[in-house]
Amino acid sequence: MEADLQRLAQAVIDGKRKDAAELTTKLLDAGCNPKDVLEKGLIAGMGVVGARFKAGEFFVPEVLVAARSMKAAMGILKPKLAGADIQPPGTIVLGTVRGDLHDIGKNLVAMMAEGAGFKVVDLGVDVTPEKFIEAAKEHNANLVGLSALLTTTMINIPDVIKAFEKDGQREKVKIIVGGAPLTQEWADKIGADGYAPDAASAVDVCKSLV
Ligand code: B1M
Repeated sequence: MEADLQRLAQAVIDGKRKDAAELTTKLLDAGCNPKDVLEKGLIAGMGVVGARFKAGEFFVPEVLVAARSMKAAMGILKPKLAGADIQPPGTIVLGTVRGDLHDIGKNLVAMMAEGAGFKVVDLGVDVTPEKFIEAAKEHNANLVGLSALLTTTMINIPDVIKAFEKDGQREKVKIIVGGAPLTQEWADKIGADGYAPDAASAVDVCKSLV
């Protein structure tokens, strides 16, 4: 079984969707604990993908095919996980802020976070502060992720933080920000709890905040 779990992790790393799905079915049919399939197979595989992406050894296409393989396997695993009482490390409400339609980087953050076991509520693009607050309340999120790719929309990020403060929700969530024009210094200045320059680091920051 250990060998098949390693094969599953490798199938995710290699982006082999069919292999990942077949190995997941095989492991579950053989009585493997769904938690092990998740942690030792899928999360382990995506962990390697994240590390390689961060190191510049993997690029966006490799991450996308890996995430697709993980999702194919997750489709099979999810019904079994429901009965396994597995608590995600956190719930992150994620979106690209108002006025901004760029979503490739944000989608990578979503995939990496899912790969690390987080529950991800992806609100898409052009998301208003009100929508972030509504979703955070509805899903009882402990993390909020804000992405912006334009210098003209990054300035909408502080509005979201202020809206959480005004609504009395700021203490309930950690806010992490990212996107090409952002810097750690700016994130500190606007009172964000975390900043990440890339999707893999975003997951590290999320883990450190929960
Ligand atoms: Co636009 N665009 N774009 N664009 N676009 C940029 C961003 C730009 C730099 C191009 C340029 O001029 N050189 C420029 C911004 C200039 C600026 O503000 N300084 C620009 C512009 C001006 C525009 C329009 C205004 C163009 C126009 O219409 N005149 C327009 C705006 C539309 C709008 O949003 N309202 C526009 C439109 C578009 C398309 C729709 C055509 C398309 C987006 C498609 C899509 O996303 N579905 C597009 C694209 C593709 C780009 C470029 C070419 C690529 C962006 C991208 O996806 N990068 C971009 C130029 C470039 O970067 N070379 C450009 C790949 C992605 C993996 O990286 O998004 O940085 P990135 O995400 C990284 C990190 O930033 C980080 O992790 C990710 C992965 O490692 N990250 C986070 C991102 N979000 C995070 C959140 C986190 C943590 C980390 O925590 C929550």
